[in-house]
Amino acid sequence: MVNFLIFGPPGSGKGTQSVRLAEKFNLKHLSTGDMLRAEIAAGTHLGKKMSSIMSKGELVPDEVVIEMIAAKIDSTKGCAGFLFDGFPRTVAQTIALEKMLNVRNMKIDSLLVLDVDHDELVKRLVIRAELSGRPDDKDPDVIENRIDVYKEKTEPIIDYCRKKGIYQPVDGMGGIDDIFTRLSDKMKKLM
Ligand code: B4P
Repeated sequence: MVNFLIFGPPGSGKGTQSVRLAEKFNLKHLSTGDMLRAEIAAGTHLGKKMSSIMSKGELVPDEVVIEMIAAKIDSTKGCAGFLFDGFPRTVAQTIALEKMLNVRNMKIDSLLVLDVDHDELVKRLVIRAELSGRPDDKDPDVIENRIDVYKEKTEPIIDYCRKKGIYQPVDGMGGIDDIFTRLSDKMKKLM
């Protein structure tokens, strides 16, 4: 099993690229954002609790997403590995994921970080807001808060992974197909 983390600020293209990469490399795509939005759409108790946190652009508690991911890892079979999208988002989540994988004889093989300019991130999320109706895309202040939360709580994961020798920066500017090729080329070398 080969396990990748696709990483970057909100709007960097994580979700967009993950769907295509998972299909190409037979990886199980696990997006905590998608899982949380499914809870909200289903009107579950958890979804109701998480909805207000997400609509402000804040992170949901670590234990909520860690539990979700552990359950998905155990129920997945027949893939070449996992592609974690939007998880981990804190160093604590990263350490929890390492432990989860280690006890199952796996590890994090690579952190693929999409580098995208601030103005381009905002532009993409504003465009998506028109189609998605996502409350966290609609309000410019919430978009800025999500970018600030990324810098404060999520970006430190890069240093953590750099020390482990698994950090792989990828230029996330330009067309979706070009970025897909850049990511695929890096991943091929690790498969
Ligand atoms: P996510 O669902 O992970 O959302 P995101 O950061 O906005 O990125 P996403 O993957 O959806 O967008 P993408 O960049 O592909 O998280 C949402 C919220 O859930 C978080 O704020 C948090 O509250 C909560 N959450 C999730 N995981 C959590 C965790 N582990 N811990 C705590 N809380 C958690 O794409 C954006 C747009 O850009 C799309 O419309 C796309 O079409 C477009 N785009 C992509 N690439 C492009 C390109 N090259 N050119 C032009 N447009 C492009």
